[in-house]
Amino acid sequence: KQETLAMPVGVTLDRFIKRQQSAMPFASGELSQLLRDIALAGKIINREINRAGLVDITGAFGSQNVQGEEQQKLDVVADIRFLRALKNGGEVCAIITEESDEIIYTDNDEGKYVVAIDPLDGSSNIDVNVSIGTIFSIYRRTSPIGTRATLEDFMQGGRNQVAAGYILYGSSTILVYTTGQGVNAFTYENSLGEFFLSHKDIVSPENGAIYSVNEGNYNDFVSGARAYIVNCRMKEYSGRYIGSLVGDFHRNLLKGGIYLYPASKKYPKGKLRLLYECYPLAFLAEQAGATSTDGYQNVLDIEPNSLHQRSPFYVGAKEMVNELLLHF
Ligand code: AHM
Ligand code: MG
Repeated sequence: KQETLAMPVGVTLDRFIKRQQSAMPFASGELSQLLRDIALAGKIINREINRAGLVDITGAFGSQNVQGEEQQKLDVVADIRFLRALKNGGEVCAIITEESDEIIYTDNDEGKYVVAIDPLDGSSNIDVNVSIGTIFSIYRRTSPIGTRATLEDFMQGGRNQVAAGYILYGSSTILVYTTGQGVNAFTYENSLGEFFLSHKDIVSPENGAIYSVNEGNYNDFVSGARAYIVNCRMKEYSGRYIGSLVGDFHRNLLKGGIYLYPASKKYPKGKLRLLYECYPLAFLAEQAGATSTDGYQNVLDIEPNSLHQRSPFYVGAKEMVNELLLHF
């Protein structure tokens, strides 16, 4: 059984990161600092999200900003917050986000890392108080330090990620990440303003009985996905679909299940973005003993060719993914 919140409330994310870093003799601490920057931005977004329902009545509390400006949409706010945190941190030389077409340069050409991020995924759920998430993926740059980052820095492929993770803003806020040494999760304690280790060395079940897919699009899906969905129905698996990738992924990671976003008539290449949605979750899945595919190959092995490229995405328990592949 997985260790849950009963873990000693004492190991903060900061301390955990420091311990992990001191176990690696040559680590300079920059990746650790970068992870802390992301956690800090996550705390700020968490605060904004918790207030989101008050946006229409903030005037009544006198909390409108001084210019009386309208609140910006949360996905834009999240984008700004993460960019600011990553720029100020100094470890990152360039960023791509779901919110902008081009590479964003941080003006820290000395930074060793590049980051691909979806600052607020599942944004259609914001207005209705349903879980949303942040997804991130980190690479060590291949271009020389001190020069401007290049497209190639982002085109290294899923296997070269040095760290990846997500923050799920749900009934609790939880940060889950890997640096390639297993997956750990940290639950946010609001009153203390700290993330505490809550799920140590997550091991995802080998098999499961939950399938997560937008079944309304069934008729448009590629035949392999359709055949597998019929198989899930016949086995009377539970259908669970939030429509927030991070939430659906997190549930299945802990409980055992499969998430499917197949290629369809509307999205012939799939809907989800390879660099900041599929790769990071594929890395986490693999580190926790689960796996992923696009129907033909492991998602981590897909060759990247553009910043915002899409991919079909199937991720979850090994046995479920293997069974899915029998239908392709
Ligand atoms: P977004 O990046 O525009 O928010 O879209 C990604 C989201 C995922 O969170 C979710 O799994 C999926 O899109 C839902 O798509 P659909 O509404 O087609 O089922
Ligand atoms: Mg997204």
